[in-house]
Amino acid sequence: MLNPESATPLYLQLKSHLQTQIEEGVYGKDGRLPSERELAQQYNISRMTARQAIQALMQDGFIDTRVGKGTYVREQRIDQDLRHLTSFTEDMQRRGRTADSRVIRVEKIRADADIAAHLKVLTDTQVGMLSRLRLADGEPLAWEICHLNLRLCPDILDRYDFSSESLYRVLREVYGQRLVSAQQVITARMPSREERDLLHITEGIPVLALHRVTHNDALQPVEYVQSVYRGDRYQLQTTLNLYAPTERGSET
Ligand code: 16G
Repeated sequence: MLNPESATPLYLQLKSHLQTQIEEGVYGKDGRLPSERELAQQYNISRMTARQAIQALMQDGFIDTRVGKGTYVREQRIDQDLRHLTSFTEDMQRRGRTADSRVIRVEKIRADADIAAHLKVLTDTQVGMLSRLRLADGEPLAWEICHLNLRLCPDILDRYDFSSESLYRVLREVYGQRLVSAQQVITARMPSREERDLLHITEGIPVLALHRVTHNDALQPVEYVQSVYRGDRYQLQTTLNLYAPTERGSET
């Protein structure tokens, strides 16, 4: 399996082989990797080479060592694809995980200037406010505070229980809102005490703060969401295409 004739050093060959196994789930969640000695025997290499491969995997965040216990696969982050407009429920279902929510607050409020500007309504207009902790298989992953334009979905908050219901499903299927695009801004920051407690994260772990305005097919803003995602459990992913300016130099 490892090729001593290759220009790629043996330890890097072993590292990429182990990495593939981790990604394929061979060692399971929190699974234990073979020890240096076991790897050396199994792949017929020196213990030094096995150690280098383990160190390289550690540097890339794939594994952790536990003192006196060996090397373990670190829980992999959730890859959030930035190109598609999806809901938390859909994202989790696609990953085979069960989504649910804890509703922290649900009420009608008067839009302040910031909310009004994002929802394109007048200041003081009544809007819906839904604050939810989002969980996957019982693990808290995000806290979302959503503001809804109630002209487009009147009574939505009175009629549905969003601890078990998907907001996007109700908006689409009950209120006929075709959610076609969203504008999202992402920043990294340290969480507040309250955010740390809700998300079960320890001090020193950053969060990803996402602000999203989602539009319907008439380009009306339906929701304005301020959410906080766990920085230790999420990574954002997108595809970049070659930047090809037109002859006049404007963006394509
Ligand atoms: C996602 C959305 C949020 C939306 C929610 C609906 C962000 C960054 N994205 O989490 O805007 O309100 O899904 O989820 O917060 P649901 O349909 O599962 O209730």
